[in-house]
Formats: sequence, structure tokens, C-alpha cells
Amino acid sequence: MVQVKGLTNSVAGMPAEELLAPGHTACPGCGQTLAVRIALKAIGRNAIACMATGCLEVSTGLYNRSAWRIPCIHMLFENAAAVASGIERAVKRMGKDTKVVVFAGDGGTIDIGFGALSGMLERGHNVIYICLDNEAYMNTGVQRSGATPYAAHTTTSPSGEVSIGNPRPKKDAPWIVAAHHIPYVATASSSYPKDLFRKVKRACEVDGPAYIQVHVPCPTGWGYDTSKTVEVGRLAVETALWVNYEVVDDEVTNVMKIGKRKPVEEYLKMQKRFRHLFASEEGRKEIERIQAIADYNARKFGLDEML
Ligand SMILES: Cc1ncc(C[n+]2csc(CCOP(=O)(O)OP(=O)(O)O)c2C)c(N)n1
Ligand code: SF4
Repeated sequence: MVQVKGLTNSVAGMPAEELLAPGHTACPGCGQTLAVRIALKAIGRNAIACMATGCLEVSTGLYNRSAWRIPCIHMLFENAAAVASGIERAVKRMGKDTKVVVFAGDGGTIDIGFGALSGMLERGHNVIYICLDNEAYMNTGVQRSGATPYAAHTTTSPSGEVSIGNPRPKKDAPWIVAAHHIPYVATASSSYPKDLFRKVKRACEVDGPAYIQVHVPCPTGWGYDTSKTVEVGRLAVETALWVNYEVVDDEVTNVMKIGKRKPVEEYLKMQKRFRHLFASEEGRKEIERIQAIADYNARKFGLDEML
């Protein structure tokens, strides 16, 4: 394998080997491919990846220029978890300990593939499911998904004279997944690579289903400079609009505390998808509503308690 100086060994404590090769066609600054690169370092070579339709698939998986250095199968939105379930049973039948991991976008996971995911969790398959949550259907042109945050502008929730953007709050998928009483659920962010690495490692040790939802900023869909991906992702956590935590055997644990919370404006003002909120009095009121969502998260997870 070619080792490109500066592209390997970038985060201390992680294997230098890159199982997602450079040279794929994702946009510069894509948080999604960053998350996959880190997750694969944690999972290692003895794995089979299942990949639902989406940005990841078209940018890393096209025949004959695949960036995957482990076996990778592309499925539909609807059946990613079902195919993974079948592979897991086949691997078990063959007496192997190969890990089966699904990578799917928020659209593929939280909307269209949710039935298959729920079935996989409920049947107790030994599969790691990683949802790459860029908060919209990016691959087909930034359409709203069930994970799109309140008031965000997307092509199917456009802001304008009659609308402030997406009218519905973000669906709380990790919470719904946790209600299946599986051994391990976690949320993570591509802006906190060590935390993400640790969580994927932990998921590998679980006997049964593990679900990790990773917040992955998307410069193209969110509208910010490609150099700011890590900063935007960190601001989501620092404002409490995204909370990193684990649910182990039905108990919430390891909540990532952030010290003094930043106001949500700091996160919103960096992104074009929220630009309209700063342009009118009505928009300002919506920012207050978004601040209330962050306050709710802080109460729910005890973020304001002493570190
Ligand atoms: C059943 C079905 N409906 C619609 C499509 C078209 N389609 C392809 S990719 C995509 C968006 C994927 O969004 P998401 O899963 O969030 O992944 P992202 O591209 O954002 O990474 C859509 C709607 C499809 N392939 N299958
Ligand atoms: S549109 Fe967004 S998620 Fe898709 S490849 Fe580009 S940066 Fe990544």
C-alpha cells in the first residue's frame, strides 16, 4: 500500500493503515468520508462492509475505481440492514469471526431503510450499523430528510416568503434505536476522531447489534468553506445542537460535556442553510426556537452540570 506522508497516522493511537484509499471523488472537506476513514481504522481488515445508496457509494464505490480495501457490497436504501443480516448469518455458519458493518446515510437509515434496520436490531444480528448523518439527501441534490434540523433550508424545504425552512424537528433516531434494547448505541462526530475511533472499537466488541450515528458536516449541502468542516462539527457539539453519548445496556453513559455552552448563532451563522434566519425579525424568533432545542438537549443530558 502506498503511504502518503501527512495522510496517514494523522491521529495518535490509530493504525496508520488506510482502508479507505485516497483519490475517491467525495467533495473536499467531506465529513462523511473522514468518518468512514476513522471507522475503518477501528474495524480493521477482517470485515465486510455493506453500503446503502448515497454520496459514499457514488464517491468511493463505483466499479472499477473502488476506494475500499475491504470487501464492500452496495445495496439499496431499503435493504442494507437486511442484506447485512444475511451476510452475518452466513459468516457465522462458516465459523468465521469477520465483522459485518453497514454504512448508510441519514436518508437511507432514518427514512427509507428504517424498517429493515428495526428488523435487524430486533432479531439481534451481530452487525455494526453506522449512520452517516449529514442531515439531508445530499447525493440527489440536498433534499430534506427526517434528520434535517428545524428551520434548515433544503431544496425541498426552501426558505422564502411562505416558509422559514424545514418545518419539522430532527427525528431522534438514536433514541428510537435504543428503544430496541440492543447492547450498544452511540452518537459521535467526525470532528472528534478519537472519540469516534473508541466508539467503533467498542462496537466491534459487542455481541449483538451496535448502532452509531455520526454527525458528519457537508460543506456542499450546508454551505460553508471546505476548510471549516472540523470547526462546524465541533460547534454543533459546543452549542448542544448535537450531543455525543453512549447507551450501554439501556443506560445513557459517557455524555461528552462541553464546559460553557456557546450560543446557537455561532453554529448557524457559519452555514448558508440557516442564512435566511438572520435576514428578518421572524427569522430571529426561529433562532430562539433553535436555542430552546439546544437548551432541551442540555437539560436532557446534564450538559450544564459541573465538569
Ligand atoms: C428507494 C429510493 N428512493 C430514492 C432513491 C434516489 N436516491 C439515491 S441517493 C439518495 C439520497 C441519499 O441520501 P442519504 O441516505 O442521506 O445519503 P447522502 O447522499 O446524504 O450521503 C436518493 C434519494 C433511491 N436510490 N432509492
Ligand atoms: S455532497 Fe456532502 S456528503 Fe456528499 S460528498 Fe460532498 S461533502 Fe460529502
